[in-house]
Amino acid sequence: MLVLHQFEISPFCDKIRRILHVKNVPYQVREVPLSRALTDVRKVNRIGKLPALEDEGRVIADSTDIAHYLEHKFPTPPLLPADPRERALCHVLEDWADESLYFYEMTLRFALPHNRRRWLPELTRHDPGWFRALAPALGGVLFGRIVRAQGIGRKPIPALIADVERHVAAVDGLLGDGDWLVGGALSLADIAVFAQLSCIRGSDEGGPLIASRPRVAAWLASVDEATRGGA
Ligand SMILES: N[C@@H](CCC(=O)N[C@@H](CS)C(=O)NCC(=O)O)C(=O)O
Repeated sequence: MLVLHQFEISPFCDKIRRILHVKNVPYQVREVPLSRALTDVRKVNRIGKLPALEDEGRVIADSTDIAHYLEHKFPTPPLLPADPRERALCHVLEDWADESLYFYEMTLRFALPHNRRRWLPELTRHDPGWFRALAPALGGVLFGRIVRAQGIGRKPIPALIADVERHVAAVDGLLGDGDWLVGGALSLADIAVFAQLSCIRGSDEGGPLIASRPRVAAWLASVDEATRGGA
């Protein structure tokens, strides 16, 4: 059986769980506690990030590579559009979600102290007490460093929120009168953007922003409905 090595609340791991559910593929989860990330993740894959998918001894890392692997191995229902232009747009949106929206969700949930107080206990839910006790002191330093190095973390908060507002407006515009981001069916683009936006929605700033866009909120509910697992 496939084994998904994950951090439960990682948007990338959510993305892969949802793909597996859509394709109705059974899998086991191996949760890596954050306190073991430095030692255990590199044993699973050399990139040192999760998710990683293990299939009979073969390990695939990176959610995009995993998505393509799963598409090849379990083609039904397809999540990559057949039409070349739609497929290209799907790729661009997935990459935007993974490489841009991700840093907004990380900044909002983990660099802003009021959101971090809520999300750090979730992030360290699988860790021992001593690590959970250290997390509040370490979390701000660690995530602050990452998002400042990336650049988004150097923006003043109003500018950060204006960026997120533009991103959510872009999703609204892309949806237009349609149900899905690309073409007429659920695709990898919907799942990838959903995974990041639902984390953004989990911040004090992102929640109201998304609620003010009924079309985006309705689309999030539809993607959730179409991709949620039974468990
Ligand atoms: N491009 C990767 C990103 C995965 C990623 O950044 N995962 C984070 C958790 S959300 C991680 O493992 N971080 C640990 C690290 O960077 O050391 C993907 O699509 O899978």
